[in-house]
Amino acid sequence: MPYVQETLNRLQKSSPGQTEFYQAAEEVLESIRPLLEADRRYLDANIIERLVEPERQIIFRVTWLDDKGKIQVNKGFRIQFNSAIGPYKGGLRFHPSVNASIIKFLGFEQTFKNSLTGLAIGGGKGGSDFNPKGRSSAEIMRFCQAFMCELYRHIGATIDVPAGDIGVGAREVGYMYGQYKRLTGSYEGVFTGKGINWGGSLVRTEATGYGAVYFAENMLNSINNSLDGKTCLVSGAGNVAIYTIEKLYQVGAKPVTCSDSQGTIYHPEGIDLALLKDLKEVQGVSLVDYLKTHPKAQYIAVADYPQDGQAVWRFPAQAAFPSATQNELTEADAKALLANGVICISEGANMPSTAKAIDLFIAAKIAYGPGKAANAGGVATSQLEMAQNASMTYWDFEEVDRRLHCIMQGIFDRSSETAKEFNEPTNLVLGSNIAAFRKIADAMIQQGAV
Ligand code: NDP
Ligand code: 2IT
Repeated sequence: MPYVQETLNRLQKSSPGQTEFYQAAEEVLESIRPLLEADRRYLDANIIERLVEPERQIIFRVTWLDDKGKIQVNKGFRIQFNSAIGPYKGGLRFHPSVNASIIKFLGFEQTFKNSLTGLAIGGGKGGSDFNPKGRSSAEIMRFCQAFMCELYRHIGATIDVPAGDIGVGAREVGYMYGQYKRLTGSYEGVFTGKGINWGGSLVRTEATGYGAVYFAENMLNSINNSLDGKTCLVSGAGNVAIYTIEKLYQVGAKPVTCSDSQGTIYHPEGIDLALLKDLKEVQGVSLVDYLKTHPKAQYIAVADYPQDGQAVWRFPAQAAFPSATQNELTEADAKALLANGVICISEGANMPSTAKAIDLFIAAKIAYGPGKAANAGGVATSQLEMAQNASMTYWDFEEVDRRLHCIMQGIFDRSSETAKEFNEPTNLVLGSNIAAFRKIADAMIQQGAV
């Protein structure tokens, strides 16, 4: 079946230079091969060609004034990828590396991730190449307001519901929501990740990290194992990493690393979570400051690490939680992890492992949870926020956490049962991709040529 190469060739011609997007598309297209061979309906309905083309791509100029009164210009994006099973849903990323390829890969992944949750949410993603680092709070507010001046006309509680991602947390969501409300006069659940006292849901802050740990527990429990007593490697030091570390302690594991764009901390006694929260959530400083409190911990600066890959993956451990960014775990890192005894990987970030690294994990038959399954707890809890907003109710922490738990179990069961159905019982890449694809593709067939 030549459809994979044909599709990639077509994408390279129509959307040149989008390497991250081709990477995400190729993984899915390869995984669903056994389903397409068994069931001709999907190729007959031209689902593949339709699925890799976003329904709508909005690219806009964001013009704002910095603190010196100088006019700054950034690029804004919202890619509404697929609405077959529900309104577009997905975060916004503010990072200087953002471009059309990155937003498109994230929107494509989101479409499958959202399907896998079992909830009625389509896929979208957006963001900007705006760099929040070094910007004052007033500049961030002006940027968010300028960004929303264009985005507001494309979103709505049953149309497209953005949320956070890298560089977008509660503060940015607040500024964007405030501007949306000013422009439209409407108080609706158009964003998730909102503040708790103005429509946000309990557990949303913790959800992605907690969910990634629940997913790891599901994988390990299925082979009569657990995280209890395990040493764990975590990358990143943002929202996902922090709440992964918090939950790891709660289940009896010991997280010994975290990292940011400047370097890695290795603390064999276990990462000091209260300090990490203070450094990153309160002060917003580099991880190197961790050493001021724990001079015996090890800090490896990115600049001092000449090898291929990252220092964070080179320490002995049994489980790993990549929670920073795409392609942060290379083939060389994967070899080091396997050689050092890792038996479980649960991806908090989106597409953190390169294709070659994934091949090694699959071949080793370890418990490998791909991002679109393992990190779906964030968006799933966003959907719980939408449900609470729509019904004008609030659930307590235990209620939302209980639902998150059930949703993660459901994602694992769907992925694992589908993997078994296609005779690759340990391959959750295949299982999650086919399970997610089937739901979207069936909906597209039923809805006709739209
Ligand atoms: P944050 O902005 O809170 O934190 C990102 C962390 O990753 C920071 O420590 C940052 O370092 C580091 N990082 C980001 N980009 C790079 C880079 N290019 N190189 C090295 N380090 C980098 O983001 P989140 O924690 O929300 O997101 C982390 C990952 O999880 C992303 O892949 C995101 O798409 C994914 N995700 C997030 C969800 C959510 O609910 N927030 C849901 C599902 C997935 P520094 O501080 O130095 O910039
Ligand atoms: O990648 C993701 O799933 C997110 N950044 C969260 C999306 C959401 O809508 O909560």
